Amino acid sequence: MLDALLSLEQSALAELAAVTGGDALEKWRIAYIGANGQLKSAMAGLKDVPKDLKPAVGKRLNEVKAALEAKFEERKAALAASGPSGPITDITEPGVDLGLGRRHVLSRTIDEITDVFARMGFSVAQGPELEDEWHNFNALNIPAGHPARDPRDNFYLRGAWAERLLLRTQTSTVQIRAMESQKPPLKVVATGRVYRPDAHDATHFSMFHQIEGLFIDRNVSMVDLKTTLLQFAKAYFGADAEVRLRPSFFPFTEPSAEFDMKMRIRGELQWVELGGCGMVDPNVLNAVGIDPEEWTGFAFGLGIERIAMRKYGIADIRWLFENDARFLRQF
Ligand code: FA5
Repeated sequence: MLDALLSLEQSALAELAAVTGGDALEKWRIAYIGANGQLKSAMAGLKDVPKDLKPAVGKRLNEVKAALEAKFEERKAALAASGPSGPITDITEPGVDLGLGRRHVLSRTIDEITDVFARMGFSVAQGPELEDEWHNFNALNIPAGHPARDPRDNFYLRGAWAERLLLRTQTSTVQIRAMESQKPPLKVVATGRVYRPDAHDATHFSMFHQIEGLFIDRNVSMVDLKTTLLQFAKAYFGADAEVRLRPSFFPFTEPSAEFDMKMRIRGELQWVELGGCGMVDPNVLNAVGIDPEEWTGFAFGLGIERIAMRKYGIADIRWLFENDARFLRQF
């Protein structure tokens, strides 16, 4: 028994000396000094030792137990001091780049073009996206029964309101709100979202942004309108920008025109429609209590996505709304 205890002690100490990590140390503890370890079984064997040898064997058992426990604590302390047992973090390594956020290219375009008009003396006006029929239609000379009110061309809200509400289809609603709240002369631009049930393709989306401009004063003419749009085009797209007004029709302007800009598309100079414009119709001025005999004015409404696409060479409007960081990161 005494020999067996000696070899148990020797092999336990030899194994303990070879332990290099926390897991192996725990395995060693369970194997030798744990509740079901070899030392425990040796102690259980004490009952079979002849009576006269029991004191010596018992003493030896206690010595081995104390020695193994002491060596175990020593080894544990040595391993703890030699470094962490978990994954090692090298704090001198460069960190993981989380990527800096940036403004969306449309927000940037809105700021840039608003800034150009601000330099021409326009102040900024705002209006709600959820509108009533007065601001989206009646006051803009679009009477009841007009085809522009067709539910297939507008997002009406269901509900029991005295007046039907809809998501505005154009920022021209803000012209009306500006003229209702301010006396002429006035010179404002308004940017914001508009909504139309248009099918999505490379140049159309069902939610897009417009910038509306309105200038009301004495003796305002088409020349002022064309000059303003030309100045905007040159300031934003470069001194060689060319603009063209094409006769058109809008119920709230007379005469009305489409505003085109000449741009280089895939190497070729082409005319591209950016928006509509015209002289504010006297019926619109009457609707907001401005005397058309005394005041005249012009208005324009341009598609901001189309401007951003031209400015930044974006071929498909849908990319602006897909939130693909690889696309957005370019601007
Ligand atoms: C209007 O919305 C008029 N309110 C513009 C106006 C204002 C005329 C003031 C006179 C006076 P129009 O429907 O053509 O006009 O739209 C203007 C511009 O919005 C278009 O030229 C185009 O650039 C943009 N646009 C129109 N529909 C979409 C669409 N589905 N997706 C993206 N851009 C669009």
